[in-house]
Amino acid sequence: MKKLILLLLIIPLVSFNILIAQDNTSIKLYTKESHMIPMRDGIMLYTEILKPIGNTESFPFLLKRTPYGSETSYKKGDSIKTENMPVPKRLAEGGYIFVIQDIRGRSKSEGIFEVAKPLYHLKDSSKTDESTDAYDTVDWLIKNISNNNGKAGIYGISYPGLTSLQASVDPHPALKASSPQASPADMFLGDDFHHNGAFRLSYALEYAYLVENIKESLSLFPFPQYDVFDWYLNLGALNNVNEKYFKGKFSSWNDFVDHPNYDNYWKQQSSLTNIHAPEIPILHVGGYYDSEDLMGPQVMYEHLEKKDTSNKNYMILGPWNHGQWSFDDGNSLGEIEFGSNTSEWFRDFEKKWFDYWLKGIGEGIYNEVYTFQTGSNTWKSYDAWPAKNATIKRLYTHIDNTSSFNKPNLESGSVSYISDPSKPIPYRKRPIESTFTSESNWSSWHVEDQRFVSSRPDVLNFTTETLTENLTVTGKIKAYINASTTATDADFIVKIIDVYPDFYKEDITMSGYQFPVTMEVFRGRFRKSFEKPEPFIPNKPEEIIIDLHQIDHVFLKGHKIMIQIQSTWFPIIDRNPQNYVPNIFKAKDSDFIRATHTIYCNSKNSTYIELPIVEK
Ligand code: PG9
Repeated sequence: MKKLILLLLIIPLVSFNILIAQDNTSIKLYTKESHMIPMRDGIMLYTEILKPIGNTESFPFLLKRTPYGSETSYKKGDSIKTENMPVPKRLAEGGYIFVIQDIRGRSKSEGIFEVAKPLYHLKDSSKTDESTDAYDTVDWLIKNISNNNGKAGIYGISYPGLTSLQASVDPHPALKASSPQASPADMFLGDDFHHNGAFRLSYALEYAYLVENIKESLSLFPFPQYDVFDWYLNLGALNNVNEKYFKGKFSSWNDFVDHPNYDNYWKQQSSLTNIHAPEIPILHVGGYYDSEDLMGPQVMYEHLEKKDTSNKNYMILGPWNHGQWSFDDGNSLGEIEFGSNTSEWFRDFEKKWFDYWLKGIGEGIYNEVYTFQTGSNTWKSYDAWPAKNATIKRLYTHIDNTSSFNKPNLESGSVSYISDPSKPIPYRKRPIESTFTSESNWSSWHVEDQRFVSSRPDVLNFTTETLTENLTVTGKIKAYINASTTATDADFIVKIIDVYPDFYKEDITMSGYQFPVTMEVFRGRFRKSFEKPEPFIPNKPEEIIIDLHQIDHVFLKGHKIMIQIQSTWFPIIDRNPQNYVPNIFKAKDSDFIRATHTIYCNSKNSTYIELPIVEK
């Protein structure tokens, strides 16, 4: 620990290895109790408590609040070995009182469930929400559970990440730290249900069914086939979902239909609207390849940082899918290797972080942000994020399908393609298994080799020369797309791809691999405003700015950088009819038309990517 702190103080920007915390406690056994905990409005929440056995010491609470079922298979009074605990093992070995709770309206808890419920109490103090329920839970725990040290922390991945973030607003005085991991921030702008206004069809449909079909358990949508690509295509226009399958029974789906634009429904549940400053220490955790909540941790860190006057806001970004830091060693994802146990690194850090805030172990000196730098495969730490020493450079597209840091000098020039909603581009290699089945490739499609689409006529590729030096890109990436369409609406998907050498000697099977280091979609109608969409005027070029998120990646010497642009990404994104209609959820099948989209690559109208480049 001391060594690490020294390193952080002396060298502000270094790669390093973290040391295991100096905590010699080793708890071997836990036991379980369960309680119905009363909330301020009388609703009771089912809660399991796992306590260390045979120890007279006091321990802090560590809470997880979930819609996915808190009940463990253990019986009351069972002795549970630490290695079998359904919680972070490192923390369990050190000794915590773990509290896992069903949130309101789910599983064994009473009340009504609302997906991504807003923080209602902020406007009306008589109302309850995940912040007030966390408060009431901590209050009850401190007063009723023996051997507690008077402190509590909260953590969780994804939905439990969101409940951790929300618990940090008007927190109970005993709540001392929160780690929202893969927590969504805004469901219209960039997390689970929409990205830049484009609807995440397959995910949203399957998620609504997963959590709203049966209160007591999770339900997989009963697809009649293994590869669901054709099922979604044959579904046709989105109004068929309620007509043929949901019959108006799923309130989250009905809300998608009723709120096609960024209106108050979305804003009132957005953490960007509700949460402005960290009231307790917060550790945001995110994965670059998270196919559910990639944006949330990045934008929440940035948002809270603006008002972080007492240094309570921290972030870790790693090469992970949705929650991978918690369940495997993080040595690789799909075909991409990271050269070390990145998830183990995180779990050591997580223990140290909670041990400091909840037990007072260690010195509690952390840097602002830790990232795993892909390409060089090293951990980095930053005292400010995005890194201050990066210079923004523009990587331009050219009409000959190249890209370079030189602005095009021709005054005209563009490249066109036909986008046909009846022949959409698969977002990942087929078969596309349903999202939540155990055999699904959902967990690794973000790093999939893009050669499976790059030769399609409706996909544009702009590739650099082979790099003669390493190129380090650290921070926020943005795409500036100058485009027109022959129709009145269009989606644009942009990918930044690391193209491996034609002969990659280190691993010959990776030769030519097209590794998408970041990618994103934008629904064109929202180019000027997410609140007030506007049709395109046919053939009139317009600029569309796309946030491509944050990375820390070294494009190695011998590799190339490719910018890829396309207009369908199915069925993760619903098909844009391309004929502008006010509400795509109510479009008719006849509204879906072929259109020619044009990308401008000239000196007047250029298309480029902004890359934050760190020189050696
Ligand atoms: N990504 C899921 C989710 C989080 C928050 C709201 C709705 C869905 C999850 O994995 O929990």
